[in-house]
Amino acid sequence: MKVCVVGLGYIGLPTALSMAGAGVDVIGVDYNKELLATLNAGKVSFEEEGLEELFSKALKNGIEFTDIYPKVDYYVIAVPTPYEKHNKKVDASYVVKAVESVLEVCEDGAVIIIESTISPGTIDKFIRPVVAEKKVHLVHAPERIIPGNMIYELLHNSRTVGADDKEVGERVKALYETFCQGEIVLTDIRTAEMTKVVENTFRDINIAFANELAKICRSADMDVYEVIKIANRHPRVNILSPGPGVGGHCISVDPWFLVGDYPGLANIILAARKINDSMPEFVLKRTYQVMKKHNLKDVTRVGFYGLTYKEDVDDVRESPTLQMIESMEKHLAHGVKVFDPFIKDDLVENQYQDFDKFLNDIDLIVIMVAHSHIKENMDRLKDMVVLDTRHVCMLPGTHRI
Ligand code: SAJ
Repeated sequence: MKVCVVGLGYIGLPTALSMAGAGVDVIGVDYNKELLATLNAGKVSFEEEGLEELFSKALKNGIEFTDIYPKVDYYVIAVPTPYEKHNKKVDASYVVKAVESVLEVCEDGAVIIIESTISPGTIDKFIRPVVAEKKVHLVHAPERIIPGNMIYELLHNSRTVGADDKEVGERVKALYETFCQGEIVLTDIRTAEMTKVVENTFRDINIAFANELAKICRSADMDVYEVIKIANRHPRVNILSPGPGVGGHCISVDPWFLVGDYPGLANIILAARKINDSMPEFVLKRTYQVMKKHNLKDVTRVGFYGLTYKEDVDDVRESPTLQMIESMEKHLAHGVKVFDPFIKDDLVENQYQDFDKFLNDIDLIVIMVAHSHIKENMDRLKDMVVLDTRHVCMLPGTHRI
């Protein structure tokens, strides 16, 4: 059995390595020559626990990386599916291009497995017309792994395999079973598409509930964390944590597909999106309140800690801090300082690479991301004003959202 994984990013690379690690004959394809050079030099392209070990194992088992599509039995497509900002609809062009490239080389009977997240109906609308001329099988096996714990989750999570044909579904199930110990559920393609988007929407709504409670408790001058802690003692209640907003490429994006396609029906979903999107602005308001309380007037003495969308990853896509900086610029508030131990390139103005210097130059620190780094350095904040949006700083006098 020979497999080609198309797209060697956050999802494609760990997937290709897991299959190769399990002994499957794998070729990884990507058009990014720089990325191919990195991988072919024996280096991984991003940080993720366990990725390097898996990489060595896959290399030993003969995985190859190239920009030429090979002729194989199975193609796994894991290319990006961005959404169009103006209408919030999925942009399936990368998936379509990848499928077209596969069709140029594959033989009849090949199986094309789409792992990229797509909005419900995308395969019928955009992919089927492209493959109509050829006798290939389509499958949707949406990825489900969480950045920060990808390798573990690839191995243990349950998976969904949506196929037109049960026999093909069973074969793909067997392929995934080579490395995945979780239950693999077979269904049809439309159900697989919908399920994936529903999963991320569920989480978005639950985070929005926690964020709305934070706003209510702020207005009532109450401690939302205490309320949530106590409510969660109820056996059927499990409220998530409020925060500065929802970032990443998935949870803040996928619910829009449902809003875009079912505008009159997706009401809770839309409200949740709006609440989560309002959080960076809310943190900004809290920052001004805290400044006022401590008589701090100089916005250039405020430092935002964390640029990534969540803790201990190096991914800044849709990050609340970036959203907030954008919104500050609209308010003409320039000069805030920024630091993130995971971001080695300067992405924004006044970004520091040296934590000591950063702390030296600010009076108020706003914790936007709960990296382990800040948890280990909490005592360094003893003499500062702290606004903690993640509930990780227990120093007396800490302000919260
Ligand atoms: N967040 C909160 N409060 C919480 C939990 C999260 O504010 O209680 C914030 C995070 O800080 C972050 C955002 O939400 O900004 C999303 O983070 P996350 O860790 O919940 O999820 P992602 O985006 O890293 O990964 C999600 C996962 N989906 C679900 O948990 C339903 C993952 O399983 C998917 O594979 C991934 O999306 C994807 O690619 O679709």
